[in-house]
Amino acid sequence: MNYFNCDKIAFEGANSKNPLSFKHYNADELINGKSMREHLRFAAPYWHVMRNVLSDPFGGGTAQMPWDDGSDSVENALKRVDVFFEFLDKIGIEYYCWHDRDIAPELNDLAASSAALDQVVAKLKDKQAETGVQLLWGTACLFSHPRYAQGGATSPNADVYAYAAAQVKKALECTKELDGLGYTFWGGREGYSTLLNTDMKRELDHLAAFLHMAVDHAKKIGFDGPFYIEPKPREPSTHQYDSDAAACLNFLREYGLMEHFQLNIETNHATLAGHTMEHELRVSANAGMLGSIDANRGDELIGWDTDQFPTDIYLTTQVMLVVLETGGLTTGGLNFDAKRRRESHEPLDLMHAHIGGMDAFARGLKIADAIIRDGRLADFVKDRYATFDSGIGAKIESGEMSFVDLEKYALSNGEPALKSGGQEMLENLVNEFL
Ligand code: XLS
Ligand code: NI
Ligand code: NI
Repeated sequence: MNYFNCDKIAFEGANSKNPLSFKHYNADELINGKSMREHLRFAAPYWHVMRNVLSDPFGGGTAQMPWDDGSDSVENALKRVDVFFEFLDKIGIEYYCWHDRDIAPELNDLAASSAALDQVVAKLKDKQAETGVQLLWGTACLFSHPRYAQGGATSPNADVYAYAAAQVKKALECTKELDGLGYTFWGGREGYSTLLNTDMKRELDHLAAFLHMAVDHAKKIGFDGPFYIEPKPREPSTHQYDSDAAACLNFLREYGLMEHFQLNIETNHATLAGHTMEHELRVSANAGMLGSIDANRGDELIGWDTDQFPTDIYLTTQVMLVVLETGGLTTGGLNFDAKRRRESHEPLDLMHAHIGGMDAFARGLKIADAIIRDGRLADFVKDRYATFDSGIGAKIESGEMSFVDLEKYALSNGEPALKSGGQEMLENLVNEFL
């Protein structure tokens, strides 16, 4: 099959002028003893690559999909699988992610939808075996169908809750069938529009019970990959319960779910939450809970989840600094939860988009590795806290000090001498490597 009018995308190096080549992503090149492909673990999202027609609130889809007859037939769904694997092969991406309803149609009843899913999963399984591609994570779409307008696991309606549970049960089983490495929960409708009609406490209790049932079912079927929660503050809900990394961690702790979950952090969600990506990654990593990454970016001029491809090298450097410093991604990966602009409607634009993201991350990886090996940045930070390494600071850290002790010390010590935070100097230092 040949729906993408190009050969396999090859690494040609930084001087190549061929837009359909990698300038920096060289899969087998070793960075600090580990290949780029192992460091970066790129994944492609089925929903954006195969199903996103590129519509916006003011106009319909523009994407050319000559392989797609636009129907809800299983046959059409099976054909998309071939096209998707052609795409993966040509771009050289070895992991992918899906929602149940991306890969197979939602039909008129649950049994029919599940049967359709089984047929597509069987084909995905064959394709995985044939190519070595792996499922990074699966998830259930609990936000598109009108039944989920008021939530899935936080719906005020118990029948909807049960339907959502049935869908997640099936999606988990399909993930297991495909040897998926993880399973994600993103709660698009798990939140509210107004507290006038919402019992927040009850909804959160229901959500936690739902996740506990998912954990129990995973045990039952022998699925041992981690569950991920993907924080996002809003859109589509006005207020989502999984609003940012800190809120998710608090929720998981409160309800005894920490050991079964990690976080899947998405750049555009971080910025919608009023944080930087770096912040969200650090919060997750500090708790030992950084599992996977949805690698995209937003647009500062547009206030929604624009899901753009990450091309900003400063951003990819910051991401890779955290990833490297925490020892690298293990079950997770860098999933391009990103779509083309509505104007980029040709199939080849999918190639250009992913090439850009992969090259930007390859550069981020190389730069972050160089910054870490150079050591000056880490030394500065370490030195900034040097007063806690000995004397009074060491005693504070070891918990020996009381307010009474510290008052006595401060009274005799006089006015503290503070060193510069050095922000501009450090910004210049980072720029040395870009
Ligand atoms: C939407 C989310 C979604 C999740 C998977 O904003 O990013 O795509 O990654 O449900
Ligand atoms: Ni996402
Ligand atoms: Ni998103």
